[in-house]
Amino acid sequence: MAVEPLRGTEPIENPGFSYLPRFITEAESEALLQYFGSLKPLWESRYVGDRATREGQGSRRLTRPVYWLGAWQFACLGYYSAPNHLEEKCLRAEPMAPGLVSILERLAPKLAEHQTAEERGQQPNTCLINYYGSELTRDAKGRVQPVDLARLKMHRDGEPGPVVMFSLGQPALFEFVDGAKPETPELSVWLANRSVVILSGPHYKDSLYHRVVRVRHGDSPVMPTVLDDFRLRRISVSFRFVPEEHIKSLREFSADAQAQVRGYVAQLAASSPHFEAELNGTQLPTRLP
Ligand SMILES: O=C(O)CCC(=O)C(=O)O
Repeated sequence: MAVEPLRGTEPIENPGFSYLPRFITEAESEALLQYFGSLKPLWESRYVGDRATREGQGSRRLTRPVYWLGAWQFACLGYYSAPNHLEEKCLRAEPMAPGLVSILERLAPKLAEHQTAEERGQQPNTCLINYYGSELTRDAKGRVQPVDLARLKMHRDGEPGPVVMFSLGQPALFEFVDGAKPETPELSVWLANRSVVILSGPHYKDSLYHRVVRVRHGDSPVMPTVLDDFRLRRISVSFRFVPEEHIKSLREFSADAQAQVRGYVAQLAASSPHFEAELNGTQLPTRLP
């Protein structure tokens, strides 16, 4: 039987799932929205170039623009997933912004409750910033037609240890489902503006899948404009831990992996000195010294 979604106004504590409403302060939210608005997220595709043709997949764009800090996991290379998918998944990215680090520091005691003794030393060192909203397409008469793309299909996160997430903007319907019966969520909750989620352990993290079914419409808080033709109404940030030895520079990737992500790195380089350096680090010298 389908469960009624929880309203997301009260804390929730289950073994392996914590929900903390109003954890992010108004002041933090304001500063973070400004920061997230200054980034240029990417519309990534799961398959690029030759691989799209080879696998007959077309390009299959993600349902939302994304930005990663710490390490970038490109959808076209497949995501990091222990124990089998560890290499050539994580490209070194810009460091985590101080505003994000201080939120993680405040969350440390709660995070420790979710960590096994072995995981205690593993602090989240990367994060995925998801931008949810509507694409602004135009009809034949040039009138704007928003297409609502604000959702994320069911998946599990493959990095070791707990995942910490927070939400800014309009509430999102977040669900945990058993992959064999996704039509009846086990837990369903509206994630409110400024709330935090932590998921961990064999049930919520490793066995169930999670997804974002939809995002409400509304105009408070005011969200920044991040891309042309995109109306943003929610941002989520999910922090993960990736062992340092699996985070590599572009020049350490194989030629095939470099070829797949080079176009994205070039897009990022246009507004990021970090990715500009990554790109330059792989260039062959044009002249012998
Ligand atoms: O947007 C959300 O709240 C969920 C994000 C998520 O599932 C993820 O980043 O893996």
